[in-house]
Amino acid sequence: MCPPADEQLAPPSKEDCVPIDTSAPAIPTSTGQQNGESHLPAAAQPQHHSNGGQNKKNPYGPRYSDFLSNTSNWKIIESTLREGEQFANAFFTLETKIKIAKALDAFGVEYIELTSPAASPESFNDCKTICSLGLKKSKILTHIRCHMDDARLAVETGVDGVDVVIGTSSFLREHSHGKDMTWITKQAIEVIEFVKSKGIEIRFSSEDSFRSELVDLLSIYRTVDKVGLNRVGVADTVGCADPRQVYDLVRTLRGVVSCDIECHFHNDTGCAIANAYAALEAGATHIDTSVLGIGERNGITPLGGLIARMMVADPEYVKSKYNLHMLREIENLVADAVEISVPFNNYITGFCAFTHKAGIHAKAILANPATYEILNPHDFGMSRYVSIGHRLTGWNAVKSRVEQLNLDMTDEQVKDATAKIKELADVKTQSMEDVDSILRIYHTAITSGELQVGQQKKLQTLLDKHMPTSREQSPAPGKREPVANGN
Ligand code: HCA
Ligand code: CU
Repeated sequence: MCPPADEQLAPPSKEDCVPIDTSAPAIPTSTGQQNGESHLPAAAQPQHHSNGGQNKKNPYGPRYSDFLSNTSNWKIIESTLREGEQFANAFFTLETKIKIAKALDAFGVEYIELTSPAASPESFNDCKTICSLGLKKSKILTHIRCHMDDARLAVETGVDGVDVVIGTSSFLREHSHGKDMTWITKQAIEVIEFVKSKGIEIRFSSEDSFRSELVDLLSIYRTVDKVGLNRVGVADTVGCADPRQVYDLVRTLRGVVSCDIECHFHNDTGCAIANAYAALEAGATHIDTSVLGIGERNGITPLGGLIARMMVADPEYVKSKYNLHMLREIENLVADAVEISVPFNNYITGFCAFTHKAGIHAKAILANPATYEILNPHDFGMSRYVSIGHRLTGWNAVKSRVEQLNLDMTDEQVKDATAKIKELADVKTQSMEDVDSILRIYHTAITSGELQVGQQKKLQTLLDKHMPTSREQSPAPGKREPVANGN
């Protein structure tokens, strides 16, 4: 297996993956710039960056028809310290909250949202302390019910803004607070006016927006927009919305209010990132995230997943705003704090997010990373790996390792050695160390004249002698012959 994300930057000798230092961005950029140096030979340099000096449009970016789109103009409201505190495993001490807040600030999120000071005395205290840290970039928000008592407590903490929420769906009106839309509207206006009078930001959001009556939603949003506020919020509290519904609602809302539009998506059906993207395409301005997506039930739009998605839409914009190399550190910090592992298939930082295995993929990646990557691992301080000690390997991937080991071998010889690696890997995946030993033994024997290309039996004898473990891994009698070089 390849190393877990934590160890991905370790030297490759113990691993079964080759780190491939092809630093070129995976996405053609608008400037045609290439970050970092490539150690690949010129012929293998990525081909997609030059277009005769003219700017080239990002083919994955928004289309001209997307006139409402804010995919190049949006902000993050990072809610690990509010929504994330609602995650089943979460218990954040003040010390942990401070570490997370400082890391998010250094990453560059525009807002950090904290649990309501009305939740508990410690929550009040933590909110005050985090407000007094003097973070450089992130504004501090707290999240409260639409209630004057909560609002009074919130403004006492020194926050830069208050996010107010109240349930507007019939489910929540009947089974949660039991109030009608007239009461909600009156209450909302009172709270908004009060927070505004303190000179700080105010957002009003309707919980369970997608199961609320459209007419109720639009009417209350229009009213609060007229009263004047920074943002209205749309929340898919139960994770029922799909991207088309999100697009429709946000586009309609965009035509009704003049303030900013914040969106909050739960991930019960796996749409949280796609919904966030659809919301931005429809004119939303702010997206709620949490690190690793932690939150109530299975959580909300993950910070790293949103970044991955938005990098594809506009890499230069995302790179200009956020310190992307910190993503892994922040995820590890939060994963430790809530005692979970970073998922193997996590966006960007999952241990196999940039590992290429099949021979056909490896060959193309070595020639041009954009063939099988739309994100460049180097943008995130990550490495690209080609896994080679397995039966799907190909001679191009093996050749890249031969070059890294500085062994002088012809293509014919590399193909010959690859055939042996495939034969052994048909029985058991070979570690990186095993692959290196095979290549070194092969190289020495070929150079000294002891071995000729095609002498597979002789090669096995040499491996038995110099690499005692190889015999145990040899195919049992009667096993099929390895296929010729797979790509
Ligand atoms: C909840 C509330 C909330 C609020 C979202 C918002 C939701 O925890 O139930 O303020 O926009 O999902 O509705 O997180
Ligand atoms: Cu939520």
